Amino acid sequence: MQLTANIQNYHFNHILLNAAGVMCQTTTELDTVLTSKYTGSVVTKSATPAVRPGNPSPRYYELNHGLGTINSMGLPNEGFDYYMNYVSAKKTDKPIFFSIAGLSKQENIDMLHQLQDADFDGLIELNLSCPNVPGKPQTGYDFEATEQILTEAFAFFTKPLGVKLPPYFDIVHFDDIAAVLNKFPLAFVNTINSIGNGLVIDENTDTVVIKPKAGFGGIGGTLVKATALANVRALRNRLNTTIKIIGTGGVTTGRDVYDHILCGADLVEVGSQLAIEGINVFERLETELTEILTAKGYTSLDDVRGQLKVIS
Ligand code: RRO
Repeated sequence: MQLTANIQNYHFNHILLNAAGVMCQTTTELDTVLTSKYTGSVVTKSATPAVRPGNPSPRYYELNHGLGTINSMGLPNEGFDYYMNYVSAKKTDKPIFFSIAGLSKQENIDMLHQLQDADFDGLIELNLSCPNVPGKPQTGYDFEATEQILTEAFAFFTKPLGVKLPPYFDIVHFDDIAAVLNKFPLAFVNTINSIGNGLVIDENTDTVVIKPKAGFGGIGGTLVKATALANVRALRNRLNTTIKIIGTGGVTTGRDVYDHILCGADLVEVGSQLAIEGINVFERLETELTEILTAKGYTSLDDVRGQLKVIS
């Protein structure tokens, strides 16, 4: 079974990897994902220029009945240099994604300058959609600010760059963000980040389940699948074909991976379910996906990618 994908001249022998933020903060975690036989890559925890402890705990919670997760981690990370040291020293055949999430446009531009000048030969993901830093809105919801940072970035940046987007909920917003993104030679877009600022309540105590922002946090897992698929599909239908799509959100079964591919995803990332189930999730998902493809008589994901049918 051919379960591969390409982004520009980067080849992925498997289509699954972690979603940024899950199992990717430390070198041990990064190695766990990278060395799995069932991953095509790893993405690093979004880096800021300096180390950040993140928000106070509790800041992550798993909902009952497998519905998903809520988090307000607040961008805890080991700092840009830590991840740069990791990717520079790493000997691997798998292309690596280096994720950055500066707290200002200038921080992002400064980190992109360092990546441009560094020995790193993987892909770069600019996270424009962290919902959890108090007082900092998600740049991906500000179309002018998104265009501005990409304009400044592509004035000097020549490495393969993609953006991590927040979920959009209105057709006009799909149109507007696609029109902005199509102005730039992006390698990929990754959709979606968690659905920002959800609220989960503990039934026993009538209390919110996480401490930061009075309980408001990013929702992931089963609850977000329909929104994730809509974003993959809507952007695949609007973006230049040179811009590849990483589908993220709501992946707990091989069927969920298959659905992302049907909507047009090239790679598929696993966030909440990786946090819940651990590294063996990748073997299970790939096995389940292969069973579905085999049952349908397909030998390659190319038979499926973007082939979602509509009712005429
Ligand atoms: O660290 C976080 O709180 C976080 C980030 Br940077 C992100 O992009 N998405 C998310 O759900 N949490």
